[in-house]
Amino acid sequence: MFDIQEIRSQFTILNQQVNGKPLVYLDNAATSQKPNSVLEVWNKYYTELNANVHRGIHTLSQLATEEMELSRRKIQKFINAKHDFEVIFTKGTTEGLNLIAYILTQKLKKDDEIIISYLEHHSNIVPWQLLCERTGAKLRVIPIDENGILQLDYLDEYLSEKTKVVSVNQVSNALGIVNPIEEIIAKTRKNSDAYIVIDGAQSAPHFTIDVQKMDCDFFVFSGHKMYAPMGTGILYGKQEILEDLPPFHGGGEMIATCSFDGTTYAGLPFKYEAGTPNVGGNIALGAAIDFIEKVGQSNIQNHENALLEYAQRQLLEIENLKVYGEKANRTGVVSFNLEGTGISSDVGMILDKMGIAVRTGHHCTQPIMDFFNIAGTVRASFAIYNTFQEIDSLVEGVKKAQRMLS
Ligand code: 7TS
Repeated sequence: MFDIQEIRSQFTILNQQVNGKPLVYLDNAATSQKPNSVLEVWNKYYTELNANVHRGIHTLSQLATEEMELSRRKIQKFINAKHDFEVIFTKGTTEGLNLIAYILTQKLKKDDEIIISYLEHHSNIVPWQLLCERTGAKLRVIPIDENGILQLDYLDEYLSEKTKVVSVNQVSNALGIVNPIEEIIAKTRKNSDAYIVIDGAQSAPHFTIDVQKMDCDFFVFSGHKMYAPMGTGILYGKQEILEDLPPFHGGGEMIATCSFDGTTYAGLPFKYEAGTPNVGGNIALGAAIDFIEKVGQSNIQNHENALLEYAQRQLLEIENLKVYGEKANRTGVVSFNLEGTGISSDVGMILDKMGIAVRTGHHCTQPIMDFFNIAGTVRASFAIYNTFQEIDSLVEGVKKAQRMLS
């Protein structure tokens, strides 16, 4: 077991009043708060180590490089990648997905197909639409049922030799539904040669990730949703695939030789890390992984699941409150609306006055909102430092909003 108060004491930001009330931070799917250990590592980098990496003979540059490469190895272990050079630093999931869609351009031709799902964040929709525009490929979308469950019969129907990419998230950010990616990957491998891309933005903060066992080709996530600074993220790609594909950005660090007659590219991971990286952030991402491992991934998962169940049970007791998505097999997120009381942002504003931070609106998943024929939802999302008392405050706040708005 872990001591929740001890954990909270590591997050100075949580110990404050917002609008005269103790802050209740329930917007963790947008970004998590950062523990002091992460901030200290970040601060130490800028106060003691700051230098550019991989290019200096001088001591600070070497130390900064060592720290960043140590962080890369921590991340390799965290997702169980076979090699550390399969771990590419990015600025987040959005960059990772755009990078993949860009470098696959030459592999697709007119009438090839890309399969995604209805549950995707816009950043796992738009890069593929852009790829379709560049190549003439077509997008096929796995539909959902009224509980937000993917209709995998359609995947069976869609998969063919035309399928070049299957890209789905492991956990939906709008509904919190955990998707059956093992089944999706198995079906895809059996029926096509498609590249398999997993958006792990909402799973990496909550689950143990094993990219080898999963057998995906790419796995992307954001550091800032898992206790690390903003501007950090990871693209994992299988060695042989990354070696086969062209670079994304051209620039410093990604070349082996450069002349006006032509350029040859550096090996992995540098081929995909042009320019000066976010060294301090990348090192701090390693510290965030240390934090997660110290608390224990099973403690995190158990606590967040208990919070979710508690929140869901209480919210469902409120009359005319609709929770979206199936109730089982969900993680970290409860998405709901007060029916007949206007728009979700009204509820969000009332909660904010009570110091409670939730996200409202479409959560960058407009197709899901269109499916349910709504403009948005109120979304509460949890992290390791949230408490049952905070859920009580949320429930009280929602009841108050209902009284005020009806
Ligand atoms: N994919 C999923 C599943 C996400 O939840 C998000 C961010 C992204 C991709 C993009 O990540 P980024 O770090 O590059 O922005 N989701 C959210 C959210 O639910 N609320 O704010 C951002």
